[in-house]
Amino acid sequence: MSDQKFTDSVIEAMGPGTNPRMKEVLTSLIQHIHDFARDVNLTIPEWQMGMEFINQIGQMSDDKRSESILVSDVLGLESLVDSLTYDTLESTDQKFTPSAIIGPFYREGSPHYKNGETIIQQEVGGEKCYVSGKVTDAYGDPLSGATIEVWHTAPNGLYEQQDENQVEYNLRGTFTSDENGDYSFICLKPTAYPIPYDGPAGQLLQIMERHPYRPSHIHWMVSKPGYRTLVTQIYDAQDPYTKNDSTFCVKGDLIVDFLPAKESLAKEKNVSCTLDYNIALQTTEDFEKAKSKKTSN
Ligand code: MBD
Ligand code: FE
Repeated sequence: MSDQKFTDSVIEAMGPGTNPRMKEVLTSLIQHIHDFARDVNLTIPEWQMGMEFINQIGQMSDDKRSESILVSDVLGLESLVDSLTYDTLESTDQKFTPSAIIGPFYREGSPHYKNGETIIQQEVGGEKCYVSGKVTDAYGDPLSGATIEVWHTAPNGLYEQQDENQVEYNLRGTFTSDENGDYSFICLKPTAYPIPYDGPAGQLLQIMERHPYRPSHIHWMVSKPGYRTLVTQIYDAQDPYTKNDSTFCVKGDLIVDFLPAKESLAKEKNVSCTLDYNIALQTTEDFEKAKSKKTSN
């Protein structure tokens, strides 16, 4: 009962009414999971360990923490799926901002602010930074009315929902690009931090003799009707962990230079650093076209 015939019988147990995509996915999953067990000659205690590990992932998770995403991230799975989805063949005339994984700490419904306002609702230390730029389409034309959501951790490495000392939605905000496509806000210069390693994801890292650090980053979600919603992150060029991210999602094009703010800006905005960052969105139509070209190749 350990050969391919057995695997086939499990796959063939699926009924004719199984949704075609589900059938495709589950057929491959059963095949790979059986091949995996055969490949490593999985023992009963090891299988039990694995089941207990999955149970712990669930027990560790609630509406403020998704341990499954964390485990997926340290195994490189979310990053792989992101690349499979969005690393479409760039056509020569289009230039859009690359995506990066959303991670476990996005929250909907962050406060709407006016351009230039701060997402720092509460002093938590760190360096204040003025971030500004333009949202454009993939041909460089400004896009007004784009919704820009950003979120990052406090210098203690905790997102607001993980930290009982931070107020709701601290260091998260939603902005709208103006009639020229311009946006601006004040946040903190992000700091490198360890992903939560007090659960299964941490255990995995330890087993594999790996560190839990992510390079300092700011998360973005930029959307506008007619355009493919961009989920991405930017990374501080000065941070050594950009070359060694525990979740494998740094791409060259997303590494940015936070610069010391010029005196006038520093005084006017009460910031010490500044970042100029432009974002380019791809239309949904161009994305669908690129995708179908990719799958037909
Ligand atoms: C994070 O803050 C994060 O951004 C990702 C991708 C994974 C774990 C923690
Ligand atoms: Fe993050």
